Amino acid sequence: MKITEVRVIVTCPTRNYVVVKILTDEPGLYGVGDATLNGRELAVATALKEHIAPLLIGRDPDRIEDIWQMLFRGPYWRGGPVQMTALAGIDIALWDIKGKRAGMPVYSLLGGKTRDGVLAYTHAGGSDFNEVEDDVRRKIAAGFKVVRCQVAIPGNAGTYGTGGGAEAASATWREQPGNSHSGRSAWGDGGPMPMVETWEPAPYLRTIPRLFAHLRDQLGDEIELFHDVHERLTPIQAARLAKELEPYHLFFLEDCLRPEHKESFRLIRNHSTTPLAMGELFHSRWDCVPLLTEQLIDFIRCDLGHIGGITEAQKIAHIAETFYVQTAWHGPGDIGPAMHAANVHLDFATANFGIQEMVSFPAQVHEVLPGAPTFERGYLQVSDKPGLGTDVNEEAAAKYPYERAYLPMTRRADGSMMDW
Ligand code: KDG
Ligand code: MG
Repeated sequence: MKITEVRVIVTCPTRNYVVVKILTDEPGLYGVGDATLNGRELAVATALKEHIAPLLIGRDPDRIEDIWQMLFRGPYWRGGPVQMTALAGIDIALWDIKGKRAGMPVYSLLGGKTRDGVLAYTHAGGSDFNEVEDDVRRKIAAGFKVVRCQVAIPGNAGTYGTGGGAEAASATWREQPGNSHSGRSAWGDGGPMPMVETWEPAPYLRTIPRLFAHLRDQLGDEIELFHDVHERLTPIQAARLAKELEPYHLFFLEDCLRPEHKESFRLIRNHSTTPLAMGELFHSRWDCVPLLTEQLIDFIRCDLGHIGGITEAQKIAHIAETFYVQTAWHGPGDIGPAMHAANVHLDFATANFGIQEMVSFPAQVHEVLPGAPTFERGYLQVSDKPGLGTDVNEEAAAKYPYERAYLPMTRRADGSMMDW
């Protein structure tokens, strides 16, 4: 069997997705992967079309590990978000082909089910504590047992992630002439540029423990709650937050340090028993290793789409298992249904699985990219069709051409640049 074509489809059914379709010389046998890198979609699409696809034509799609090694180690300039996302898109499509060819769902090929359902979490958000509480109540009513909670911070304009699950699934910060946030175009970020948020650590650090005090007071102890810091704190700020959140027993505190500061997790550990999760900005197994071997985190949450796909994530899961760290793979709205399906297939086959982030896709995404995992009573399921169970409707994809879109950027109150 040989690869005959690598088709790269960029489509925007409410937000941009990069889809990889690998065709073979076996009639009707193809695989579908996702290679979406939010805000840098065309860089990945170009890498795939111009540099990677020509290398794959004529190769045996069964040889996933060898193709992975060739794309990672072969070009000399290894790694980074663009190349690892491209590699992930290829990897996922190849696993889809392998499953279809074997007549088995991918979770079977990865070792078989270790559980009956995949515990899932969603997002709740609001502009004040009561709004967050109401949103958490809605998520509980919808069946969720674990909810991520974000709240707008007084004085911090436009706190990303406070809009709950719907926002996470569908929001894009579209380029619009004159688009600016809170009059910040004076900083050169107006015009056809991303929105700009304002963020200061002091009000943030005061507000988050009060949010969880409110939520525990109103909602009790049974519902599992947690918070995503989005990599913005210094080590000592993160240690303070983790310590002050201890009484509210978070499921975990997510991504509290920048990805460069792995050794600083020791400081947080020395100050607190709040469980820690980290990893959505990692691009390699070697980013994860020090956090796992020293047990500096409790959950590893790489993005399969940015770390090289199922092949790499299963290796990371196995290293993590050795050190009693659980998986919590990234599952936002800005990766496509094929990547969400890959998450859930791997979750099923992973003994040290912890939890899976999920979103509900809008109808246009289901039309173009059918087969996303389904949610029921707190747990995710995937189809037991051969392969990953997802597909791409190319005619429907063509109805939604690419639209340039950016994530928001963040500046301090004095106008200086802050991490996203
Ligand atoms: O593109 C950025 C998103 O993937 C990120 O904001 C989502 O932090 C995120 C999460 O945990 O889902
Ligand atoms: Mg996150």
